[in-house]
Amino acid sequence: AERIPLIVANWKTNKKVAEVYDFLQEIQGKLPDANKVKVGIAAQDIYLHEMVKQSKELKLPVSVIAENVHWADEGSYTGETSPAALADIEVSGSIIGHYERRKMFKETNGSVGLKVTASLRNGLIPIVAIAEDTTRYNPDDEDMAPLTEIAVGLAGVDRQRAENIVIAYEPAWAIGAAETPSLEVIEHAARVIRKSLAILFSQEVADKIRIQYGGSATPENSKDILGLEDIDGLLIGRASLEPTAFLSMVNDAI
Ligand code: 3PY
Repeated sequence: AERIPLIVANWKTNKKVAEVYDFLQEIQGKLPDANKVKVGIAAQDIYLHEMVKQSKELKLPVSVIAENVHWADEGSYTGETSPAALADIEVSGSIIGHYERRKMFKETNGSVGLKVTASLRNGLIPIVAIAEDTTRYNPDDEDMAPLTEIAVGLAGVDRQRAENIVIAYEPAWAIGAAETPSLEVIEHAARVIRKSLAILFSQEVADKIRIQYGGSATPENSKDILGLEDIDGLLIGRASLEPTAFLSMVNDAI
């Protein structure tokens, strides 16, 4: 299956509005052909509408992404952002279940599942982060059961739409860390994840789902990680804040 790599910046709770515009202007005309690599930028909700407009104006082949999304299209949920509202302003997708949200904001596999379903229903791409916090895989066990985060988090998802899901393998212990997992660990985890997806949906669907690596990816390690067979992109934290570093990692995906 041909999976076009997807490189996504995760700006988290960083940047002021002027810095957002500077960044978009900085990358104008420097992104590769969108048929070779897809590029997304995830930012705080307050910037998303302007980012969509600015990307159009600058003709940037960039998908604007939310960092979280609610599961209800509308209603009384003070402080939450609706997937229908994101779709309405032409946001392309949302990160769901990043480890920081699981740890600090009590996000569970249950809420992740609801948010994935709501995203797909609204035509948003869910980028589901697997933190490997509760389910450490055993590298010696090739027949291991599906990872709980996938088995529970994606259990209720409509098989027809499942190929649009993106999985970010982002082990809790590698986030904002000095060390990244070895290439062997990343490749093995990605294979286990794809196998879990095949059990849950089908091999055909699993072969279409993109698996990103996340967790302290940098311009120094991106090329090697992107060279792995089952890795189809990156979810980039700190290194994505700086346009030169981000562009270099985008180009490593070609
Ligand atoms: C990191 O790069 O550490 C991240 O958390 C990306 O999502």
